[in-house]
Amino acid sequence: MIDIETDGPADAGKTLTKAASSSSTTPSKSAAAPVAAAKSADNTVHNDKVLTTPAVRKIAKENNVNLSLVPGTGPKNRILKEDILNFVKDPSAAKSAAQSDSSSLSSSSSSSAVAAEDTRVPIRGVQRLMVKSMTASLAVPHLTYCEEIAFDAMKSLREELKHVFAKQHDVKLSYMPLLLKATSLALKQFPNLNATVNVDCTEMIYHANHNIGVAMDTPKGLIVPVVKAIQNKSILEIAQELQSLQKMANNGTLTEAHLSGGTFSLSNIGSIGGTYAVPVLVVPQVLIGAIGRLQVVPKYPHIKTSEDLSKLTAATPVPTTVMDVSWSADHRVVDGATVAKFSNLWKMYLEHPHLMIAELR
Ligand code: CO6
Repeated sequence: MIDIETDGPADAGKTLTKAASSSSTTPSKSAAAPVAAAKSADNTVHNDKVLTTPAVRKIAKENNVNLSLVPGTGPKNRILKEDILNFVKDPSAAKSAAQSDSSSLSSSSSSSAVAAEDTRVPIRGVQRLMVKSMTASLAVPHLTYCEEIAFDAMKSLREELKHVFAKQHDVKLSYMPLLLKATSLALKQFPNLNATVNVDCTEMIYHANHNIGVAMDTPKGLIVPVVKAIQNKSILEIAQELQSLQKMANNGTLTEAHLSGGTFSLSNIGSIGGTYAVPVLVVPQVLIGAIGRLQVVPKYPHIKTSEDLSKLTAATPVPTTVMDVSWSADHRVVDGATVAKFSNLWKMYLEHPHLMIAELR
């Protein structure tokens, strides 16, 4: 399902530089043709602002000269053979000569402005994959629904289990395995949300396995490995699998099999920061959740919204740990009420972990 493209031509990965004074090009242009240059009828090569001929380019290469640093004195600032030779003799003299020759250059051009350089990099590998998947996602009308979860009970449960997992199983227990298990339990009652939809949106598949993709921030970028068949796994097994996927993601050894087969996705951006985030679907899946950073806020747990606000003046706020979640759904096939009901159930499991434990196998 997830299609990783191979890298482009061998030279596509090279970092190209150009003078800061030149106007920037669009990312897509630089990604699509990082080293390609358009040739005009007079055999002049236009490589953005570097205007010259192949013969001069060859001389520059033989002398190890970066063309983008050479001021051109020909028509339209074209770089001539003499410009290269002057630059090789004395780079700073060549620059000032070119500046005085050119009436179009303003007197305010400073040497520091010329020295600064932009960097042009091709988009490939994991980033290229993100271009593909996010572009596909844009074609789907999304709805987003947000909720706040009181998280103190789950936080305490995790604190207790964390030590047991570490000591007895050498496994780090973060919040993620608990969130994944709660998701799977809620999905049991909402099979239409553990689903994928075909391209022309005429058919859905309700998947038997809860294969939940977990967004991971890796040295190479965003990757979404999949924890498979969560409905059959214990919290310990989920934690073990997550830990091993995280290791592989960080050392770049995940394979296509680890990245494919997802039926649902969860992104914990809160481990990095941010209170709220609007997630974008991993098509053809129909629901994704984004979790924000845990925070402690004052709450009035015993005051009902229907009660008289005057009661608030006498009430004492209680410090409460909360976690925000945002769900984005494919609005062609999922309505807001369904997402709200699913979210209520998920919230119930997380706010009352004993109800979750009651359903564990
Ligand atoms: N709040 C506060 N603290 C947190 C949270 C939240 N939500 N989640 C984790 N943590 C803590 C966690 O408890 C660890 O603390 P210690 O227990 O004290 O060690 C610490 O943060 C580090 O957790 P870790 O990252 O090791 O483990 P976790 O299982 O929670 O997360 C991961 C694993 C792979 C999800 C995570 O490492 C990661 O890569 N997160 C970023 C995912 C990402 O890039 N998402 C963005 C996708 S694009 O969603 C998107 C909508 C847009 C923004």
